[in-house]
Amino acid sequence: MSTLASAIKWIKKDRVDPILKKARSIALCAFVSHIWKARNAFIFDGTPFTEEAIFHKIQKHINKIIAFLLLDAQKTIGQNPPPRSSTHLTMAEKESSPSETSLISNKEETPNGNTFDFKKGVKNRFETSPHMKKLPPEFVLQLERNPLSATLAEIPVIDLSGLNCPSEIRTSTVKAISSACELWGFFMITNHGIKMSLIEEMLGVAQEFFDLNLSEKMKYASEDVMSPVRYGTSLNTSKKHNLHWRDYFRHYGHPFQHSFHLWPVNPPKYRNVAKEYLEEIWQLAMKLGGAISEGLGLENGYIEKSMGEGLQILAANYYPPCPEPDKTLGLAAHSDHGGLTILMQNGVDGLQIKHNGEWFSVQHVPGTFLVNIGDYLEILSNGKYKSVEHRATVNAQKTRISVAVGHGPELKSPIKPASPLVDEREGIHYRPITYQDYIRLQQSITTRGKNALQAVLINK
Ligand SMILES: O=C(O)CCC(=O)C(=O)O
Repeated sequence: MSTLASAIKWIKKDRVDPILKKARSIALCAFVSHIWKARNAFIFDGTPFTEEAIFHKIQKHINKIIAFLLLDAQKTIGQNPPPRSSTHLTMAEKESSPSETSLISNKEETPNGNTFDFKKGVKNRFETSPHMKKLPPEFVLQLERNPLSATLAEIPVIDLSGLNCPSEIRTSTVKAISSACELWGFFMITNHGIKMSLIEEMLGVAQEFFDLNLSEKMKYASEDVMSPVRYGTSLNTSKKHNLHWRDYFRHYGHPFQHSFHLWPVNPPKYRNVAKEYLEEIWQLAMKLGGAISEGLGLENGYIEKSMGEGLQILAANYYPPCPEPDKTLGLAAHSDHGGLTILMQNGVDGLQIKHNGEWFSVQHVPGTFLVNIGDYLEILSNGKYKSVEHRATVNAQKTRISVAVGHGPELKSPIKPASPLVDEREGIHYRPITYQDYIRLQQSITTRGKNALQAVLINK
């Protein structure tokens, strides 16, 4: 069948979803009119110029176009884009991350006919069926290989006290941060200045929050992914997706006046401990931001200024012991939408990062923080630094708790490459978008990975 005929057949296939249909038509028009350019590109990179290759390229770009149409629809109708069911998943979406994308809806009836309410979370499930031997089928993911077999990453460890030292040591610490950002997008920090007692208190109140009874926690449940306070389970999306073995609690931090009054009143110590912790983490993030600006050759304080008032988001994750942990994940592969994420955990490992296309496990040293680059910094650095895809595995013996704190610009800020980093010859690599739209875009794509970033990437 010719390329055109197969493309038309493909467009017609989705009669029920006008957005998808429109996206496919636009993709087809764009590719037909740019066919000559595409042909040159194929010749250039050595790929044979076959009809199949063109059709595949059309499908590959569909995610981008759909993402923009979703944003567009959202702006026009002033609400969340209409939900798409698993049958509306495009080929490109299915192909983009085959290991973790075959959707199982959040239906409340399991394949063996039992019903359960997944919204009660995995902690509740584990506690009500402590002798569970098999992983409920709703949680079984199509993983390419056993996630628990990944090798250990030898990630850079940086002594942050160097940033307070006289110029030579400071310069070498800045260089170490800059090269860790460039080579790994991920590093561990020691001597960061945050007291171990505060870290332990934060872990303690997070644990106490998850230990509350379900009805208390459900007061914070929300379908809105932008809600300033949100309790939930599996992934942070209101879209249907395969279930992951995690409960979570998220809320905004700095600037505190917008959300502090919404944080949990139980456990009673929660608000004060979390505020103190988040204030300290904010200072730490700004210190790292200063060093990163310097490493990028930007003027002093460039990153901090670009963030305006800024936005901090805390995500506390609870991964109870899991039967058959090799068949599922706690959290799917994703990159963070913010600039810098600072993560700590309760001494139980489970974080994995993707490096040079391979998954590596991260061994966390208690008292240190793990820092990773998110999409905002990838965009701001015009691609010099890359955000890191990461995911969480689970284990059969122990409960894992992690507390990740993300730092990004204020919601209305446009996110775009820093002009001093835009090379005249190459130009900008990412389309400008507001941070708020970017977050919504990311949460509307259930096939996470780095798909949201792909949608704003300008292919040269
Ligand atoms: O639990 C972890 O180690 C990862 C947490 C994370 O990536 C997140 O909360 O976005």
